[in-house]
Amino acid sequence: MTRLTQQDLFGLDLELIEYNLSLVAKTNLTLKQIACQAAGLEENLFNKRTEDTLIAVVPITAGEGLINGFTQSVCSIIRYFGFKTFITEETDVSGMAEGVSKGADILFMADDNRFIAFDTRKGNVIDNAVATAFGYAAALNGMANGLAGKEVLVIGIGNVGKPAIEYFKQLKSKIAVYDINSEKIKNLSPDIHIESDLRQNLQNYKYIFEATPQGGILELKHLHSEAAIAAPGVPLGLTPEAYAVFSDKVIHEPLQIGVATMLAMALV
Ligand code: 2YG
Ligand code: MG
Repeated sequence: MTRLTQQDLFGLDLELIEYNLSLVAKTNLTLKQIACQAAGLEENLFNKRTEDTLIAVVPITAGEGLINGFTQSVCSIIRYFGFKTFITEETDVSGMAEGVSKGADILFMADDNRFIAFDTRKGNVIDNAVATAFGYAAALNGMANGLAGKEVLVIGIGNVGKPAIEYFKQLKSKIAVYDINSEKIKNLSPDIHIESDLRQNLQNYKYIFEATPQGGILELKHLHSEAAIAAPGVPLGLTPEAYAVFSDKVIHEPLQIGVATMLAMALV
């Protein structure tokens, strides 16, 4: 699980309006539309739930401890949609108890291994990795103007890449996968193509979902000239020179899509 840094999050809360416009420019979808499509939730129901849903964000000191700006960033993303949201004054178990005692319907919290939304009404847990996978896949679907029948390459079959495969199946895409560790591509469904030589064949794929913790593996000279890339992996999977050329065809940010999709999933 990649650990975000304070630098990754700097300015996020102040730039959500511009960020949303950049998403529309790339995907023809707003952050809310991406989250609702990924969660299978009607937008008007999402909007309606702002009236009856209170959300708490709980700082967690376990493990490597607090990340400066993390709970503030999560809170600002949720507030951006008009939901009443507060960061608990207490941390950890005390923070959870505080959130519940103040009537929070959903608790957002992360330790070093899991980032979850806990729905106190339904009692279920929404995982950031699954939400990030579905949200980024929905964004790529937008960039492609629909991925049905089109081929998508999923690079990195881990806790984000694997759920993304499920979402691409729902979209009826043709799926190819690559992972540096052949164990990760065992017992995938037979209709999935296993790509064995990334350097050689990357240029054949127009739609790419990069979900590895490895930075700089996608080089400019290997990319399809019209590539569209959803890159939830941190650090960024493109080399700086590839990103310079493809930046308006790349979706890559530290929290926004994952948190927005967790919220929508928790409201279904
Ligand atoms: O409450 C806090 O401030 C800390 N306990 C938060 C720790 C979060 C650690 N996890 C990560 O940094 C990422 N896995 C978060 C999700 C990244 C999504 N691409
Ligand atoms: Mg209530």
